[in-house]
Amino acid sequence: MGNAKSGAMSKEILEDLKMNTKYSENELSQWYENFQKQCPSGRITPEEFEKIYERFFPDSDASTYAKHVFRSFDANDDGTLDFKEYIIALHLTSTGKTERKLEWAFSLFDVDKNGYITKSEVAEICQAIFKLIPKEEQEKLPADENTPEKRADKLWSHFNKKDNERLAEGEFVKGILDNDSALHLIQYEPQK
Ligand SMILES: [Ca+2]
Ligand SMILES: [Ca+2]
Repeated sequence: MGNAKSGAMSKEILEDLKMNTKYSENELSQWYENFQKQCPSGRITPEEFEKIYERFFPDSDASTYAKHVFRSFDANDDGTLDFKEYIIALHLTSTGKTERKLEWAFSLFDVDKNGYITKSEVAEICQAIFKLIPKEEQEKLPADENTPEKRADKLWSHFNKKDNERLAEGEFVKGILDNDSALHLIQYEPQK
């Protein structure tokens, strides 16, 4: 693993992360220490990432969703997550502001990374999100949300787009910020 450094994290990365997240220097050093322990190579592979997700979703199939999340976090497209990508990811999904979070959700749905979401990309991610929902919860969903196809239709209609049109990031973010009735369709939070 060529430039994976052991020991302390570089000043450059530390400054960058302090600026781009709300974590303090102390917290970042702590995270870094843990990261190094759990991941001595300094890189998280897609397989390791899937295992982390499986632990969070023991009653459902998280592997497809984890693959998509991994893709959206792998900012430099090298097939692994380094410490910086990992921390930004953690920040976005746990404490990020709504608008940043929605920008991330957009990148999750933009499967081919071309800057637009199509209806088939929405269908693909809705499929992955649906698999996160445990069976007994799936059965209790409202009639217009109880299959991945219905959820994709409902989410797509939220943005008033024709089936062959596409959705830009700004339209996506504004569409949810202005009316969050579709927010639950772009994510799944496990019930405690
Ligand atoms: Ca990467
Ligand atoms: Ca796309």
